Amino acid sequence: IFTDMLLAPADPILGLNDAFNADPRQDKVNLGVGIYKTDAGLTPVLSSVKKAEALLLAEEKTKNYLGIEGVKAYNAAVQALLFGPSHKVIQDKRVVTAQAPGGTGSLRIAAEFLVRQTKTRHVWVSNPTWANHQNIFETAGLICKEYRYYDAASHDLDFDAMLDDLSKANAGDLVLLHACCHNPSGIDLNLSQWQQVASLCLDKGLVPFLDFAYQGFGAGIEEDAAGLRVLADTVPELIVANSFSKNFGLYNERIGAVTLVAQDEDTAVRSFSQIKKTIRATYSNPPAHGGLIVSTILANPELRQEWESELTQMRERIAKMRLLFVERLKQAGVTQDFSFISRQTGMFSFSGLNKEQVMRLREEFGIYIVGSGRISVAGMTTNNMDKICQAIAQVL
Ligand code: PLP
Ligand code: TYF
Repeated sequence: IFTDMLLAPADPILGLNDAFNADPRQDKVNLGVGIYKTDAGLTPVLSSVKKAEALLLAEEKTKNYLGIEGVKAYNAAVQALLFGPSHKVIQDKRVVTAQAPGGTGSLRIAAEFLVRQTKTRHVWVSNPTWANHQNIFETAGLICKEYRYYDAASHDLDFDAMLDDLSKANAGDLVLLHACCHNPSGIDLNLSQWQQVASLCLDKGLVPFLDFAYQGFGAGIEEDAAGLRVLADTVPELIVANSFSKNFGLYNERIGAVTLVAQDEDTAVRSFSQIKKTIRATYSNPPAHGGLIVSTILANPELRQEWESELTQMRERIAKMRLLFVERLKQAGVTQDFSFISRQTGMFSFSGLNKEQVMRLREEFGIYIVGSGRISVAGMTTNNMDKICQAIAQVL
C-alpha cells in the first residue's frame, strides 16, 4: 500500500528551519520561523513559567485524564483574557471554551466542528495569510476564498479592497481575521476599521473566525484584544482559535483554545457538546501541562505580574529592533524607504524582498528568511543587525 507514495512538500516555514540547521556556517542567521529570541539570541523558558512549573511539580497528585474540554480554570482564564473578565458574552453565558493543542490544534478542531456540524463551507482568508491556514482548513474540508489585504506598493493595508471582497461573501461564510500582529504582513486594522468589518459581518450575516496567536505582542494584552471585543459587541456569533505558544513561550507544550460565542446560552451549550464530540474523535482530551502552567500563572497575582512584565520586555525588544533595522539599513547605504517596517507590529515584517533576493541572502550570506520576503524581526539582535543590513544592501 505504500509503494506508490508521493513525497510531500516541506512546510514553507518549518522546512526552512531544517535547511538552516543543516547549514554549517558559524555566522548564519535564522529570521525564518516565528520564535522569540533575546538579544543574546536565545529562547529561554520564561521565569514566570519556571516558577509555575515548580509549583505544579510540588503539588501534582495525579496524572488522571482531564475532561474532554481540558482544565476548567484554564478555559475560564482564556475567556477573561480574550474578552475582559466582565464582558457581556461571559455574563450571558453565550461563550464556551475548550483547551486544545496550540493554535494549530485549535484551528483544526474549530474547522472540523464547522464542517461537520454547520452548513458553512467557505472561509475567507486574507491575501497573504499564514502559510498553514489553507492547509488546515482544506484538510478539514472547508473551501478557502481570498480577500485582498496587503498593498505591496504602499506597504500598507488595502482596506477598501478588503471590504470590497468581503462584500461578495454570502451569509454564513466564515471570515478568518488575525486578531493582532497579522502574520506575515505585520499590518493590523485600526479600531475604526474593526468597527466597519464588524458592521459588514452583522449586515451580511458573516461569521468572524479569529486567529489570536500574538496577544500582547502588538500594543499590549488588552489593546491587542480590542478588535475581537468590537466584534463580540456587534455580531451574534463568532469563533476564536488562540495560542499561548508565543506570549508564554510555550511552543512545544502545544497550548491553545477554541472559543465559540453563540447567540444565546442554550445554543452555546449545544454547540459545546459538538465541539467536545469533535475533540473526542481527534485526541479524546488534551495534555495537561501547558493548560496548568497558564492557569496557574493567570490565577496568581505575583506570577501574573511577572508574566506581563516578561511579555512587555519581549514586545519592547522587538519594537527596538524594528527601529534599529531601519536605521542600520540607511547606514549600510540603502536609499529605498524602509520606514514602513517601524510601523508594522508583531514578530514579522514583510520586507518587500523578492524570491531571488531571498535566495541570495540564504546562499551568499547564510541569512534565512521566508520566500515571501517575511522577516522574523524577533530573531534580530544588536549583534546580528549589521550583518543583516549589509547583506540586504548588497542584494537590493
Ligand atoms: N496562527 C498564526 C497566525 C501563527 O502565526 C501561528 C504560529 O505559530 C499559529 C496560528 C500556530 O500556533 P501554534 O504554534 O500554537 O500552533
Ligand atoms: O509563522 C511562523 O513562523 C510561526 C511558526 O507550520 C510556525 O507561526 C510556522 C509554520 C508552522 C507552524 C508554526
